[in-house]
Amino acid sequence: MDKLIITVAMIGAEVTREHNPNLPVTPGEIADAAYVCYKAGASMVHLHVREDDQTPTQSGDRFRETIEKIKAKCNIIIQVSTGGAVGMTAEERLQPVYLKPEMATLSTGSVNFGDDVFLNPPSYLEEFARVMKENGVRPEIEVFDVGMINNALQLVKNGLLEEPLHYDFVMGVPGGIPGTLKNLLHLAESIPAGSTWTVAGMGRFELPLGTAAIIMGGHVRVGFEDNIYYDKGVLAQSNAQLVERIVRVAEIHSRPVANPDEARKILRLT
Ligand code: KMH
Ligand code: ZN
Repeated sequence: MDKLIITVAMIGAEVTREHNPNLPVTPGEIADAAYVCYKAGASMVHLHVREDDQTPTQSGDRFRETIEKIKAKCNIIIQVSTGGAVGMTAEERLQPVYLKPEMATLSTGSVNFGDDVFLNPPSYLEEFARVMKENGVRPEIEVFDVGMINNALQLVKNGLLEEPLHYDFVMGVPGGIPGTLKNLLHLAESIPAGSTWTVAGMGRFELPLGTAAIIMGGHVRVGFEDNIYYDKGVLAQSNAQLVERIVRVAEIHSRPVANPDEARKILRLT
C-alpha cells in the first residue's frame, strides 16, 4: 500500500462564515491555514478562492496571489478547482489552469447539486481536458456518480487524458452518489487497475469513508468544503483539526502519511 495522501479542501464555494466562523477567506488567511494543515500532515490543498466579502471567484489574479502566499510557506501540492461555483461559465472556471498549477480538478459529468445543477456537459469535459493538457496540468477526476468514471475513460480513448488517472470520489452530495461503504467499494472496483483514488465524504460521511479508504489503500480528503463539523452539532475549530484527526486514524491503522514529495511520486507529478 502506498503512503496516505491527505488532501485538505479548506474553503469550497458554498460554505460561509455564517456556517462556520473559522472559514479562511482572504489569500493571507488561506495561506496561513494551508501551512497549519501541511504541518498537521496534509500533502495537497484543493484550492478555491473568495473575494474579501466571501463571494466565490475563479479570478486568475486572486488564485495567483493565494498560490504565491502558500508557496512562500511550504511545498504542499496545489490543486486548483475548476468546479468553481454552480452557475459559472466554462471560461470563468478555467482561469486558474492557465497559471499552470501542479493539478486541477476535472468533473466528468453533470450532477444535481442540492437545489442546483453542477453542469458539466461533454463539450466542457473535452475543453477542460484539452486546456489542462496544453498547460501541463495533471487532472484529478471528480466523480460525483459512477457513470463519471466511464466519461473519464472516454476522454482517454479520445486522447485527451492519459492513464493512469487519479480519481476523487465525491460522495454524499445531495443529488450525487450516496456515501455508503457499498458504493465506495463499487467505485474503487470500477476504475482501471493502476489508478489512484481519494475519497471526499460530505458531512457525516467524511470520517467513516476516510477510515475505509485508509484501510483499502485509497487516499483521503477532509476540510470545510466537505464538512464543517468535528462531531455531531460541534463545529470544527479549523481545517487542521480535521487533518489531525485523519492522521490519528491512519496511525491507528499503521498507514504512514505521505509528505508532499512522496505524494508527488504516488500521483506521478514528478
Ligand atoms: N463547488 C462545486 C459546485 C471542484 O472543486 O472541482 C464544485 C466543486 C468541484 O467544488
Ligand atoms: Zn471544490
